[in-house]
Amino acid sequence: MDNITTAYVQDGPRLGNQFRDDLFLQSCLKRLLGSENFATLAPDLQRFGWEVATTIKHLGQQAEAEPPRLIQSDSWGTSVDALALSPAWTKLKELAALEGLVAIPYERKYLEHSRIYQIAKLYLFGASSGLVNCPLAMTDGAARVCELLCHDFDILSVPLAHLISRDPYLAWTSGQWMTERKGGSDVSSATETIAVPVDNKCDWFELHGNKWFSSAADGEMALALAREPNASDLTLFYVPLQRPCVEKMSGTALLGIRDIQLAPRGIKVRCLKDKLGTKQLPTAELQLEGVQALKISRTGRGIATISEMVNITRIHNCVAATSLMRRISALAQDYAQRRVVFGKYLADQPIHRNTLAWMEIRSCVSLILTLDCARLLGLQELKMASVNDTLLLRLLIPTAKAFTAKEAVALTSEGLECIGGQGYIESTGIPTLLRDAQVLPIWEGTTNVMAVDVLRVLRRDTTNVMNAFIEAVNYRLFGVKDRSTDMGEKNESNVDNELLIEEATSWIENMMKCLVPELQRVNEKESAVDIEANARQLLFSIGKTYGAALLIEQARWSGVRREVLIAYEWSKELASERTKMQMMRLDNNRTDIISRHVSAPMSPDIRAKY
Ligand code: UCC
Repeated sequence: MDNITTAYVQDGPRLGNQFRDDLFLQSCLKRLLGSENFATLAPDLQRFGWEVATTIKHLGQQAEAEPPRLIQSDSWGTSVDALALSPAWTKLKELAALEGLVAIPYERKYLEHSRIYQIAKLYLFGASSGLVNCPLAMTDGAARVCELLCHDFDILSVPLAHLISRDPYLAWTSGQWMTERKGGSDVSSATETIAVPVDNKCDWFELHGNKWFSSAADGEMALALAREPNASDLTLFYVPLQRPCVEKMSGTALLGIRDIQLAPRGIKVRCLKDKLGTKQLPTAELQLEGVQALKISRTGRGIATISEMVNITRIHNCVAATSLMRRISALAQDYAQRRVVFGKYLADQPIHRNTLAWMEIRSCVSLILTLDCARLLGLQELKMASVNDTLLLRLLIPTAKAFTAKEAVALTSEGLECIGGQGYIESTGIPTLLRDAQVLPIWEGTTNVMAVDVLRVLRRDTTNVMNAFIEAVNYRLFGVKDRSTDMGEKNESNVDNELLIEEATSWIENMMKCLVPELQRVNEKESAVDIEANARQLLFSIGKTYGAALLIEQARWSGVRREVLIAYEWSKELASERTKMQMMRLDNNRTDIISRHVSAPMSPDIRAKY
């Protein structure tokens, strides 16, 4: 027998039921949903937790293996401009509709808890979804905009019904067309698309321009920003995307293997983007050549109106990040039980256990921040949010978006390392997780854009936003009763838990002593440059501190030892965070010199060109 057949074969990591195995998720949901809702919803989550580890995961892998293609002409040379999509992609979209992944929060069956239920399902779905979670994010955001505006524009109740439909044949997905050739951050000055009125008496326009990144170009509609004639600011448009009949493609050999979609009228698909990851997604550059669009915001109020959508897609970004973190942690933890090196299982090696714990803590803090955004959004949608809840949500969305996205990249990288060389091998399906994580800090606004947004929120209403934040932290630290005390369950371990929680609480209080003055000074004119330079540090400090407070709340509520330790270890990190905050301020003058290291500075003429 040759060496290959007799050689040692390593058992690969296996995925169990993603709900049943996720004790932290279950515990958080019990607290957030209440025991009655939890008991009602747990069977659905349990079933779905298994689907995502089996059927859905395989469809996601198939979608990755069969990336979309652009067919610019048919077999006889006629220009067709069609997207060829993997049947797995189409199937995943159908499953998403059937599972109600967009519908749940709009059905409001569980009132303000509906958002939490939806986000929990999306968290299970994300890492297996073949990136169908990306169009779902935009669909959810578009549904919210339609819901808010359909009183003013009756016509929007039609797309709304499609976007939130559970019927796969009626369900639509939506695009979000903001980014153009000049970039996706400074949307207002980068938007060159113009809107030409069809008839001066109505709100229908024709759009002409180029949308550089349409993340998933196979949607049935889009919300797009464009400039009306003579307007200085942007307006928001609803773009229905009727597609010509697909039969035109029947002459090609491709039918039956892939689903074919012809480009909508008035749009040319210039190319599909060749990306580092998210290869399953039909991300396209679109040339708008008179596509019909309905004006749905006041002239010049496009950015403010689309912000409703963006805030929801940013929460989806958090869910996608958290889902990838959970997945890589689950794989690494399972693998540690199967892999023996230096005579011991990885799981029995202190240094490896430390790494696994580091990953677990980060997954948990990211999840709890994401669930808190869902809690607040659910309150807001049911008009149950207090003024402070609303201010807190506005502050938390960019914070959690940036924080979870960065953590996802770090964690997926660490997780690949935990699986060694095999983690780098494509056929294991593991490298996809790292590739797909890398878009998260970019998509829906980079980390620095999120940091500037946090400053925007704080500067606009400093005292009230700051008070909302302080109130929320204090409530998490002191507002929740210890259930074990209530139940008369005091024992040695509870006493030890209390000591750990007390210590963790004191670290958070110390951090707040440093953070609050930083929040107070955001409007200091003389330090404006310094404050902007440090906005990113401010964002991370806000996120880490609030995350710690949420972990304490959860641990105190559940009394579960593991959760107490997670809260304790995370809060301990705030000691170094505090030092970082102080050091960043001192270092700021020097970063200017360090960052301008190019040998030949650009001449003003050349600079002006860019
Ligand atoms: O480019 C991209 C694609 C990357 C690669 C994709 C690959 C595909 C794979 C996908 C896989 C999943 S993504 C980048 C997309 N771009 C963004 O997300 C935008 C990022 N930029 C921002 O968020 C900026 O902060 C802007 C655009 C909002 C800043 O614009 P302005 O013109 O400076 O905006 P203003 O003047 O500050 O805000 C205009 C109004 C204000 O309200 P009023 O006028 O009442 O004071 C703001 O308060 O909008 C309000 N506003 C908001 N309101 C702005 N942001 C928000 C918000 N988040 N929530 C509520």
